Amino acid sequence: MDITGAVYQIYPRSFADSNGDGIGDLGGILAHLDHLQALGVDVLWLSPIYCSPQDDNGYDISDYQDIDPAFGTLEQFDELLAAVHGRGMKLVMDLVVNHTSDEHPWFVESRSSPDSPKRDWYWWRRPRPGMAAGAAGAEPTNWASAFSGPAWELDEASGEYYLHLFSPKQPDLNWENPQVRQAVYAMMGWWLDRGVDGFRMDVINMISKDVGPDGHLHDGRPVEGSPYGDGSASYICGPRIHEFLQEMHQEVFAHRDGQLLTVGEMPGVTVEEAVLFTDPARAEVDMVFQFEHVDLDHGPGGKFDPRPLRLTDVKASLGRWQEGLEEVGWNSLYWNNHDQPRVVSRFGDDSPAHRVASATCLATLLHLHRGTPYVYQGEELGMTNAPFDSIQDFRDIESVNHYRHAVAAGADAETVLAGLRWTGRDNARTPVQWTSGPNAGFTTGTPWIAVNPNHDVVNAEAARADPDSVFHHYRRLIELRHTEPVVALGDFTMLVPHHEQVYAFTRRLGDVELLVVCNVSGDDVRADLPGGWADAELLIGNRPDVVVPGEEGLLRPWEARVHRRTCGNQ
Ligand code: TEU
Ligand code: CA
Repeated sequence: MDITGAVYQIYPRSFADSNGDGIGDLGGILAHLDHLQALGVDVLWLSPIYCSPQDDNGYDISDYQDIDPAFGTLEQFDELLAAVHGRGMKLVMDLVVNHTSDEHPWFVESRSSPDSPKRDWYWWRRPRPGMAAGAAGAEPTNWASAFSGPAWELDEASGEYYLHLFSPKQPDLNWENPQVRQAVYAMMGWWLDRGVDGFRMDVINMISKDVGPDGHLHDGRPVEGSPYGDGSASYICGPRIHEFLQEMHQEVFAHRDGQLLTVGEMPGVTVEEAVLFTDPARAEVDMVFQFEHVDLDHGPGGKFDPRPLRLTDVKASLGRWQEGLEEVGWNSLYWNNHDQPRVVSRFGDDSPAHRVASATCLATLLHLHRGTPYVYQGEELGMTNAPFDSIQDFRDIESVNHYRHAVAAGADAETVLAGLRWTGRDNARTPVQWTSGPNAGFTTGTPWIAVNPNHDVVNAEAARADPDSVFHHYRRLIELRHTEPVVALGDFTMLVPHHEQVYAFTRRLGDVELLVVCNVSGDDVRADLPGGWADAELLIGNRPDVVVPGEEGLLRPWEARVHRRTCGNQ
């Protein structure tokens, strides 16, 4: 894997619509490859485009080897892949194999009868001993689903329950069954034979469940105020996870040359586990998506109970991951994806006065860390969270279910809505803002989710025309990564760890050293940084490089600066 590149994530449903049905598609991506090439990204990651009932916007797949008609056709996909390769970029697919859709033929067959040869392709269990099927608490274990409610669904016909860690239309595959694993490996090989350059693997650290030899699954830790428990101890980084990933690597990737990229999405993964997963000698995955820094503002009530974030907590978390994977392993670097709210609204300041400065400050901070940076569509434009007025404005199953369950349990609707506005995934899923025109140039039809009204100011057309825009700052950061090896490979040293406003660190490779200083606040601040940088070259900054006499070393609101020096044998 080429670790010096930058990856751009596309959420096809919200990227660009080419046929006016209000839903983004492959034609829309094809039409905007110039934008991606101008940004300078090396790899495109497509969120799922496979056939799907779209219960979870494609993360519920009913046919892994065909394109959902809403997005296009296999022929169009081949055309897109050729065009991406023609422009020197790579294309990575989303691999969703912890679960399938309940409309996938495998599950339809499995559900057809307890004697089905595919029954054991999924997790079927009888009701809790002594309980009647369908009775409250009769689920085989007390596990909660990530989308509210129980993680078990009763199949009336057989009187048995099937496991779904996400929605009931996303039944979990039973990876204990070698037939399941071989079927998945064959499907992955089919896409690699078609020319794709790797996979982003959805909740891949959940595929191994802690199941007893007698098939017993343990109840989870009870959760206060919920009828369901936290079963994560039974499926986060389960007992056979490394065995499965090593087998997958052996069966799917080991015999293939070419620079293939594999990144595993791993909720709850620790630094120690990530070293094992990403150690090249263990041949599992190239890198993982860890969640620590994007869970820091989750309050005691969970993700929809936001709490203020302290910069020192962010530094402590990202610093530990830098240090933990310095010798062995490799980090992914991200603020945004299709499951997280927009970073400029969350950790920055999306007011007109500070949106550009805070977006470029946060970008500089992240992209100068050691690891592979991921840019989520619209992040390069400084797109913000959206003004969701009522629950009707939301589309995401996680948010809609949470609202329904919380209000039914007596929570105040406005309080629940406030939580969804802050952390809801739909903030990441509003259409990309290409122009200030109707529907931001996303569609000539009616968009499946409302366009953010600030597209009159925040849009690609305006950003491309403005050299000081968020777009050109991302372009320069990615260019720097391509031209300065220290950016991709240099050692990382955190500075001023206790400063609540300044995030600063150095990078060093051979005799080249960088000093990165970011004022992650709306105030003028001063930070006592190490000496010897006064006459160092300014490589990149997000504010005009003018030093007011007597204000040397003063950082203006959201200012970010990267200095470079060569230091002989210092
Ligand atoms: O996300 C897994 C995941 O961790 C999030 O869903 C998370 O649980 C949720 O946002 C609560 O914070 C992956 C995909 O990225 C997501 O879009 C899918 O919904 C999910 O898996 C199921 O496939
Ligand atoms: Ca369309």
